[in-house]
Amino acid sequence: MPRLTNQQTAKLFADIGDLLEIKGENRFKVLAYRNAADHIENLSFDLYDYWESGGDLRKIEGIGQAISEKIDEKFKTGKLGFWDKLAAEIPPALVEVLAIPDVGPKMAKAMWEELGLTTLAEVKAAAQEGKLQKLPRMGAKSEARILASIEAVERRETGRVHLGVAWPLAMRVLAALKDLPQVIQIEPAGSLRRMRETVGDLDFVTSTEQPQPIMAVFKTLPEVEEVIAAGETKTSVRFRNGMQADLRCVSPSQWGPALNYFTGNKNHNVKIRELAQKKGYSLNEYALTRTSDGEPLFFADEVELYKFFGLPYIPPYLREDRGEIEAAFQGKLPAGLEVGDIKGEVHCHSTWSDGQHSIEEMARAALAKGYQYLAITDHSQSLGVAGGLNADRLAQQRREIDEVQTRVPNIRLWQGSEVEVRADGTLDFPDEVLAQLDYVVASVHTGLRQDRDTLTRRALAAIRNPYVKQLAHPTGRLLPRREGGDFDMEALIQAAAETGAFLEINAAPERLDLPDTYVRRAIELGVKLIINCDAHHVEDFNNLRFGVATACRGWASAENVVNTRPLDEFVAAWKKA
Ligand code: DGT
Ligand code: CA
Ligand code: CA
Ligand code: ZN
Repeated sequence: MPRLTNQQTAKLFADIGDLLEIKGENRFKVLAYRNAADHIENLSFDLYDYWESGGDLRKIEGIGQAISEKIDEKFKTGKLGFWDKLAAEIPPALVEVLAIPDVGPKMAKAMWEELGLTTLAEVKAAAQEGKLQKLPRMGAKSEARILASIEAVERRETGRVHLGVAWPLAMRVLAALKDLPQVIQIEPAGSLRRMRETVGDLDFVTSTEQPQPIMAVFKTLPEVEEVIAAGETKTSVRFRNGMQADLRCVSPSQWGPALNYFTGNKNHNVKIRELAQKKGYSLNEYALTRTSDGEPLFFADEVELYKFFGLPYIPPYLREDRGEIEAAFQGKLPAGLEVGDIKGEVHCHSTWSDGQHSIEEMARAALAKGYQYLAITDHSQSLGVAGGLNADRLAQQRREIDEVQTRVPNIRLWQGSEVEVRADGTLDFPDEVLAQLDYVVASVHTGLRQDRDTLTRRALAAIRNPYVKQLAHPTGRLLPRREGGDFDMEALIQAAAETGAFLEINAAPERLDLPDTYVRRAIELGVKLIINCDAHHVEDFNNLRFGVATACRGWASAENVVNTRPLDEFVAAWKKA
């Protein structure tokens, strides 16, 4: 019999308590199960050990005759007849529904009996479709609250990290492995290779004739806390930061299909496999095989593989099953852009507000990146926590920027400001002050919990202000957990299209905001996008790759991103309608 941990045993009885409660059982019975669960969870010894060595379960606080018999049955047989009977009456998944704050047993029961909902996912979908509010004692407000609670639970349980965590870790692993003599090819695959904004686990694929020495190094990397699984060709580890990683070794002849398979995403893979089937082949993670005679075809790389299907190479960042295969067939894939296409940035901070470096240091760092222009956009006065500048300080800062410009002549410096959009929708500086600035970025940092109408009105006021050239990090989300504000994004994107205001793709890995899906919509409507690192430190300029990837994932090409333009053309693009 598999041994149960105290936690597993406790959960069993807690779940029984929940189901009995939904069923409408006597309160004391419900409490007895919960009480037993609490005690078991907090035991200072292992319950299974105690039972196995013949200990009397009834001597344990919270456990009486009835529950001790159930523990005995469960430990002995691995099953519990009482649970099976209960689970046949009431869907056990209702336990997760009951775990939503604001949902009591009566509500869970009503959701199940009247709407047929048994899982968190079903309840979420019903809430999104406005079905929950039709239940008795439920209204639009409680429905919205339940939806918010479910989303919070999901976020807590996502177990995902943003690229700022995943990327450097993956690069360290890669650096440790790529020069091993046994490694022929190695790539990070999975969501990291697609540059998805959050990553669940890391996946590496390597081609080699000798997996073992590579696995050995992988397992003993200093970052590794635990080896979860070690097979002939696959090893899984957990790093000290909690992230997991899989390393798969394939033979060089399998490289193309293997890298493609483990890059995903899953739905993209499914579509590619369907193409293979239509041609009379079967595709799996190792090979493309002719169905008629089992003859495998070899592909040196992914380019060859896509070519076999009559497709151009589809870059990993597009492989999300968002129409990329259809577009590829029609020759309509976006051209994408690269880090080197970006010619300057217009959103960064210095020690004048919450940045870590002087204006000169920022200017020199930008110049070292090959930039032609940089706007220093320290925070405005009302953002006290970030040391926002008032009009007097702005005037002083202007003098310093002018001085730095003479010392660093090879990059065009501008004085900008990241101006708060206040809770009432007005900007933090009057027009006279805004008029003196070279470049105005508007941001909604505070009050992100306001309702949709209020929030949207604030952002629209900023977009339409004649001095504002750019709306920064438009949704306000913070990865991996905090959702952005409840803006009407379609309205924002349309307003940007009408006025010519730039929408930012903030490259900070905890933002990547605009998110890729909105990037795509913005491009459809002809919005001018701009990618900025929002650097608070010279190192932050290295985040540009994340912003560029987000643009690419949103099907952008260089022409959609205004700061791919050289200085004069960029300035010409400033004009608003
Ligand atoms: P993650 O780790 O949640 O951020 O997302 P991925 O995309 O890295 O997913 P992961 O690590 O579960 O698997 C890596 C890749 O392997 C995935 O993108 C596609 C492929 N893959 C995994 N499971 C399946 C599957 O059941 N079917 C197919 N066709 N491909 C799969
Ligand atoms: Ca993964
Ligand atoms: Ca994986
Ligand atoms: Zn900023």
